Amino acid sequence: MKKFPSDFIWGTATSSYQIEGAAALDGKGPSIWDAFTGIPERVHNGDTGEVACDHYHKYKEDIQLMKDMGVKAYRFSISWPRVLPTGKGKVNEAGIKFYSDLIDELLKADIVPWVTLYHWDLPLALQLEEDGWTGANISDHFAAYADLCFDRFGDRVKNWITLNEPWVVAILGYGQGVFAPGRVSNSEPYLAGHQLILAHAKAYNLYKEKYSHQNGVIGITNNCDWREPLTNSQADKDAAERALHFFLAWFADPIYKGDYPDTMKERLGDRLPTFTAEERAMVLGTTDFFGLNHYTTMYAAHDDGTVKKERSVYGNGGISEDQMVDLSLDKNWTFTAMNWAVVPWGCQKLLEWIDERYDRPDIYITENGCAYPDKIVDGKVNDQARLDYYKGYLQACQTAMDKGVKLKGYFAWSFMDNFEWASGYEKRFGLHFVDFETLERTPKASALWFREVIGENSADV
Ligand code: PNW
Repeated sequence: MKKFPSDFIWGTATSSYQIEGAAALDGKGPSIWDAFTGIPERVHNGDTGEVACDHYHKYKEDIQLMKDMGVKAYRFSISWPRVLPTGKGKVNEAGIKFYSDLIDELLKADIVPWVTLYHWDLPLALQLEEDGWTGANISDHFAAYADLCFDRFGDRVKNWITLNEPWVVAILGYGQGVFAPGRVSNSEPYLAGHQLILAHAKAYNLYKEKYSHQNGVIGITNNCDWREPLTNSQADKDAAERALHFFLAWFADPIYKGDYPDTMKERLGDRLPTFTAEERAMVLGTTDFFGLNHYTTMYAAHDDGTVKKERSVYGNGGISEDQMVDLSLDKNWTFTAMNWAVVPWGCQKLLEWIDERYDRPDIYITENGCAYPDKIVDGKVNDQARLDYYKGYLQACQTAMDKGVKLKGYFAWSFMDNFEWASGYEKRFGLHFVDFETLERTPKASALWFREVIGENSADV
């Protein structure tokens, strides 16, 4: 592979509910995922995050493995109900201590913490008492929680991400109901999306007003697949563009341009909330970098409503009837265990699309990776398919960078196999294999490969 700039940020990522376990330990309150996993049939095998990778107890071992890999940065999330068991009010000092110790241990290992405030484990109390992300007060509760985190950790944490993938929260949590809180609706996703944007903006502004002396950066992470026009027809080109608006511009346009894209306003009518002038001003410009999670690509074609919907809408890029877009796949592509297609050129095109639409922002890929049915044989995991995936996507990143895209860093998802939400433990995204009986960790071939790549691409090695 060609070289990356020596100041490129190499990292790996996880999230609290997916790895920590200790779901009811040391004063942690329940989250919506603790509740959701308790509902029959919602999660593959009835798996839960009760123990997960037991990172809560094994974090030192995990940081040593990260150090062995040579990563410069580690993206993890704070569990809101671990530090505020009911989402507001009384602080759980044992929860604060866990993250404080984790941060200290990372800094000792020369690994820079990148901290996500919300990676989907909403305090259950806020779901029940405030209607979760559709509630009118939720953005203020989020800002108060963010304030606590900046106050307690901001002396050492200089890289913050407010929300992980508001699209997933809104569409999978409130539209399709396949993720917590499991609600099904064709209007609630847009209400939830609106509150998520306000919550993000309030936390951003609070950080800038009250904690500027901490000299950190703060942004938001959105997820987006690439949408390639199925044919050269103008109708299909427009459909692909529209699909990207409903996927990414939904959340990025208010922040970079001050309002929702017209495509959404036209199609959704009064199901899409409107920002007041004051809110528009509050939201505009509230991100220091463009955080992107990217995994896959689909073809998009114009759908005038006559296309038969056979496919599952899971991962379909929004509520498809609203978009008038039909999504499809190329049978010749290769697919991961999630049935997500491996299409590196889609990553390049998406990076260029973001570069152009949002006026050349600094971009960090805060997640990219793949699941495969890994097996441990003689103490080794030969995950050649994952290695090929990473190689392809990193080369696509380089091509985009050669064309001027300001990609500044890359976080591989995920540091280790973990609780993959509705798919449970069966889908393995990790660079490290986890035996979920013994909780033993083993670096996969891809982790060893990353160690070489990072070594060859870092100034201080
Ligand atoms: C992301 N989709 O989730 C999350 O940030 C991670 O927690 C997760 O483990 C990872 O990607 C792999 O799934 C997504 O349907 C879940 O488009 C679903 C979708 C996208 C991202």
